[in-house]
Amino acid sequence: MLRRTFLMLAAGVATLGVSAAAVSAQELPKLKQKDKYKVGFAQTESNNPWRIAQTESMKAEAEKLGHQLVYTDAAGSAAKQVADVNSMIAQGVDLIFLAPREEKPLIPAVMAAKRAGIPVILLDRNVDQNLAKAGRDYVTFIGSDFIEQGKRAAEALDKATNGNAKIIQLEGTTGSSPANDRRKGFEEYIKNKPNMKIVASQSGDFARDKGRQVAETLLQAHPDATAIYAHNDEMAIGAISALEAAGKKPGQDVTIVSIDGTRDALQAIIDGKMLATVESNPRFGPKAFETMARYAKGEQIEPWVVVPDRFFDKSNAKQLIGEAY
Ligand code: GZL
Repeated sequence: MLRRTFLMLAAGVATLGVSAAAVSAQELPKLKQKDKYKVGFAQTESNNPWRIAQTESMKAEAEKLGHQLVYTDAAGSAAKQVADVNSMIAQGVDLIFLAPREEKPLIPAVMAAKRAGIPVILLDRNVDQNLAKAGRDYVTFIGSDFIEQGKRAAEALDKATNGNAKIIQLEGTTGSSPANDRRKGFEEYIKNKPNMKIVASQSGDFARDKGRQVAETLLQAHPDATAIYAHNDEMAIGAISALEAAGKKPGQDVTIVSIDGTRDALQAIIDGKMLATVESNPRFGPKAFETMARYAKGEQIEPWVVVPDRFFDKSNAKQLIGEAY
């Protein structure tokens, strides 16, 4: 019995192996030009203002252009997001917009869409470049430069502290491209700064309450910390609550830098509790559908459509909070 099971598994893996190679050799699916499309948007979760703003932007643009949007929410599960993409394939959508929750687990979904002849455009987060490539397996990645965001956050902290900081890092979702690259950019910048040290680093999963809990624990373990670098504003706001609960003054005892540009973060900057936040623009709708139209026309799409990001600090937070999400 065991031998038979093993042989069946081996055959299965072999088939998978062959199909993976065959898939990567296949042509990238095209997109016929037509007035109205049925497109899928596979969202990772709706657990924070950034995600909600991204979804609203996609739905508004689809409605404005008259396209049918098949929307799914993976509620924070990469496995469910794969299933969501497979259901879109079964529904025969024309194209799939995918914000892969993590870099590796969504590869099978990208390859399944390609096998089914459905082009995929990655939004906001990327997949592991060793396993799938723009122009071969998916059309393109539309998103911010997360490494640059990490560098800009580190530079702001450097300037504000004169290069002296004992830093607690609150990381985003483990395995996600923003978490990987925001860490990479920040650490690259501080490696030449002898008095800027990360004393602790842990994931708060881009969530406010998890960020608060992790900040609480790390602040207790590192009472000498003088700065917090959060991979997103939700965790930064959570850290502010943790500091205040510990009787510390955010913005005075501990300097906080973050990324996203949410309304709550700009308010914290205005209130003097946060130093700065690097924008990670969530309003993908216009750029996403513009790129789809370019692809349908037969244009060669660049492998990375870069989303430009601003920088918010006390010099502009009050003036810009009105348009924040
Ligand atoms: C960034 C995006 C991140 C945001 C978080 O493009 O993937 O996910 O920075 C969100 O707020 O959860």
